[in-house]
Amino acid sequence: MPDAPVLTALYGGTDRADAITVDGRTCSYEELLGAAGAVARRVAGVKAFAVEATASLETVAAVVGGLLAGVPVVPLAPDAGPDEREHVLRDSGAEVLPVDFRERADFAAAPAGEAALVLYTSGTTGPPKGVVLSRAAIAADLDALADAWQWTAADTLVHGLPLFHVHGLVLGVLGALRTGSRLVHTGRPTPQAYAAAGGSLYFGVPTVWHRVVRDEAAARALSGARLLVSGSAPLPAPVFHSLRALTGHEPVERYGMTETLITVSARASGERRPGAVGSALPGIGTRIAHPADGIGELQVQGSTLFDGYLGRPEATAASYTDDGWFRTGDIAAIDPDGTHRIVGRASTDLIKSGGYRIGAGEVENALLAHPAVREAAVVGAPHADLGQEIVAYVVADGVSAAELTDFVAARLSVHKRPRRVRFLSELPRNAMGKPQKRLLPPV
Ligand code: MCA
Ligand code: AMP
Repeated sequence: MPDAPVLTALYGGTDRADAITVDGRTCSYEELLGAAGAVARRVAGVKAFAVEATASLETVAAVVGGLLAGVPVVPLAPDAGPDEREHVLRDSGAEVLPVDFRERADFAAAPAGEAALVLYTSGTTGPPKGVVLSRAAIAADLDALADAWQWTAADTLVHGLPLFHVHGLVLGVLGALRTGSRLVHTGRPTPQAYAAAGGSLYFGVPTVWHRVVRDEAAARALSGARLLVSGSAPLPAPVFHSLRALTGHEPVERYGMTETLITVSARASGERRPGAVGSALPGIGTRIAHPADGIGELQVQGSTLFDGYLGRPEATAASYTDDGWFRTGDIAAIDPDGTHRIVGRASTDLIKSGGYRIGAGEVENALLAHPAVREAAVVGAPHADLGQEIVAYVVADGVSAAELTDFVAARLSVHKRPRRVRFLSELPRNAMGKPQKRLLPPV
């Protein structure tokens, strides 16, 4: 098994012709291994390689090829603006290599490096950092989730999430190739596509589930599934209740981060409570630091954690406590029975919109690059569908909201664009002259 210990089911697993479907195209494991072998031959020996992570069989072959060759894969968001793309390529030193799914080759096992993926993710300030994920962490997480969700080769996994983040790529692709479940990636995560796919196991971010329950026919079509899983952001209780009413299923919620993979989850065999994300997975330790009334920062430890931020030892060190626990930055409570509830984030500068993590600082810097913008403050405002929407407060003359949104869109990914722009004559500041986001006027 060349890439041990990650894609166990891919070798000697199913010989079904439709093992994997992505956006309407289908292949068998044999075809995938052939295409991935061709990728592996091309990338062997490279430091890291970047792939345009569209929702396609090419992306799946690229990631499997990287694992075969022992070369870390850096997925690029296909809609990333030039600044973002250039940053990722420069920071990672990855080469962009095209993938042709029609090419096939055998590939003999390469001595595998430990790093499997480098995923770029936003912090509160500055450009995104590369999160280095090892094979061992990925394998440990997928096994813990398979156990928690009773996820097996008998499942058909359905989702339509982006293939450049943990949710869609690690759980949604590598999870299928490790458990041997059939995979149907719907291209986009629309309610209609989920309904038509006839799966047993469904993954979605809360925005997807919110859209599903608004499409009653689509929601009812999911009643034949075995398990609906929600994660990447808080699932609103009304969406939980509507899913139960329309599909007959209570969704399983799970919690994680790019840096830690999924660490906490409700169980297929256990209770599912709205507003709660279940208990720690096997091999994971969790604790609440400095709790007040039981609430404080959630800190985690265990075998699924990242190897560090690429090339940033100080940032890596700062993300851990002195006694070796990873600081999630999420504010949580752990009930006496071990059930975790995520109640907020320590910093308002990390925004979750549609399940995407967006650093306020990155959007502010993009806005400040516009010559007409003197000051900018970006926040996440509550939004029924997206969880939060990006709102930009700017001090600027002679520029329209639409121009500023387009300006950001030309630099960063679509989902990092402000949905609303408010013009102020000045930003609220404290006596020290520091901008105070909590004093900004309501949107
Ligand atoms: C978006 N649009 C805009 C703007 N933003 N137009 C003008 N101004 C803007 N500011 C456009 C979009 O391009 C789209 O156009 C249309 O408006 C609708 O956008 P939207 O409402 O955002 O819907 P969407 O594009 O369908 O996206 C919703 C989504 C998406 C599909 C739920 O947010 C998504 O895929 N989220 C998943 C994120 C994810 O996987 N996160 C996991 C991170 P057009 O229709 O023309 O394209 S990993 C993680 O969190 C951990 C480890 C974990 O726990 O899982
Ligand atoms: P990312 O690195 O994109 O995976 O984002 C990680 C963040 O998503 C976490 O720090 C949480 O703030 C949030 N998150 C993930 N899953 C959940 C969940 N089930 N409930 C609430 N927040 C979540």
